[in-house]
Amino acid sequence: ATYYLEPSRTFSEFLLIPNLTTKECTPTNVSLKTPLVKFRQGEKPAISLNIPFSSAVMQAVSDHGMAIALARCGGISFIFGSQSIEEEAEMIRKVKGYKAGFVISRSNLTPDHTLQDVLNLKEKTGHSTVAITEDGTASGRLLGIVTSRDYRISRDPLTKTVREFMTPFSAVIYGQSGITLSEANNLIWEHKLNCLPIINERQCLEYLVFRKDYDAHKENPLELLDGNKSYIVGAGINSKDYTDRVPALVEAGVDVLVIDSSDGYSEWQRETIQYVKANFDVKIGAGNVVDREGFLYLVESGADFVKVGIGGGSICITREQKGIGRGQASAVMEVVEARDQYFKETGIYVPICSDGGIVHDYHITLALAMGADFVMMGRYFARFDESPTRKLRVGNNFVKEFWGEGSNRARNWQRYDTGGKSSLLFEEGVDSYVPYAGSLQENLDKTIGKIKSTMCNCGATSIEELQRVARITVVSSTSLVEGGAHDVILKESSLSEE
Ligand code: MZP
Repeated sequence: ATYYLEPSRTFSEFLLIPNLTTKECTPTNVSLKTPLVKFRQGEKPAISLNIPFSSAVMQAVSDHGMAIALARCGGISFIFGSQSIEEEAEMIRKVKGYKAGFVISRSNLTPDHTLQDVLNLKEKTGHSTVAITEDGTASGRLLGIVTSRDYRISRDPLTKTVREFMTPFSAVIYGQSGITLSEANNLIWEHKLNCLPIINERQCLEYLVFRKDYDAHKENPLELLDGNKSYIVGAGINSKDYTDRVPALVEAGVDVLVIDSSDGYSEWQRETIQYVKANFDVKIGAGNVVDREGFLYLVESGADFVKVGIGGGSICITREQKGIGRGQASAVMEVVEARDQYFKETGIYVPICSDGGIVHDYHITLALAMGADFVMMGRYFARFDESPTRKLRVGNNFVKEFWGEGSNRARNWQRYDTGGKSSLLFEEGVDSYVPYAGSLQENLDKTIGKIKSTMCNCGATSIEELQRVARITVVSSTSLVEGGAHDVILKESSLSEE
């Protein structure tokens, strides 16, 4: 046997040491843009993310609803593959068929535009959501919303406003309601509305505030409406039925695939990657691996990104059941080293996804600082309204259901198969609850705020810079105690806030 005598470590065993924070290094100047797929030095990746977040390939996490919500925030979901090919393809179609709205400011439009113009544009482009704010930005006060589709809403004060202003065109004007666009977006999302153009009392177009791409198109907002953009979406596949599954997913419009396996260092994965590369023009990630050898094997097989992590998932009992795995931080560090070496030798940069084991928000910053390009999370996303599972009341708390792909509930035997069998022989995951945490956007905003703030502490305004300048220290178990509130008697309020 070969021995690795250094203990393998988890994120909780590390802390970041601040660098000089320059005046330019402010959270608003921080970009979290990150590559999703491999690219040559000097070129741009074919797909990148605006935030380094992906949601796990799990039944309890990533369906079309989560995919739309996360893509809207700049990340990506990988729709779970442990369902029939038809069902998975249908979820992809739902995401790709969902057209986001855009932002256009009042000053770019003339009062002569009528509601019918808006409806015609909407019809032509298939776009769905339009709203109006005072200054034409997403954070501005909302002046109006119009929908071309009949819809029924029955709750809360917002809803009342919507009803009051319903017009014969099923149009809505918010007038003086004073709500923000993000509240409106929540409303649109909650009620699964399709289109909200905005008009004034004379049925003329007053503002159009679409959600995305305002800055890129403010010079010519109407041009924005010739585009046919859709949200990007990924999908999990396995190394068993890929000759049937991949064509159906590609046909449905999937942007990127990932081979979902608890142990990706296998000839099964190489065959799957090679089949996809030979037959389709679609990106494909592979994994999971935890070391240099596994990484190089998948990259040499053609993988567009590599997923790292075995046994660190919150619902995972693989390490207990089989005794395989590696502390997530150690796994990421070794794979990153191999990736950087590979980049030096070939000029090809292969993004790394740190998958599983993120417990605190700062773990994400650590994973990025250690060289991961994005993270994949299950538990984190399972807690939100947008995850596909039931919200239940247990005692005095609300929880959401969350189960592993290796649990008897998911029965995703393909993910754990090492050849030959077609059933789950023993469980590698548990069925559990996670505390309900509200909406994805609200939580993501907080997490992103923390990451950006920490990056400023480290003197970095991009992920690439963070990876270069980060200084990371191992912490002893006693200094971990020092990191929390200690040697004080906590007041009731701070106890309950925790
Ligand atoms: P976490 O973010 O919940 O800690 O971990 C999510 C990751 O755990 C998934 O992306 C996947 O790699 C892994 N996973 C999913 N199901 C199981 C299981 O049943 C599992 N063992 O380990």
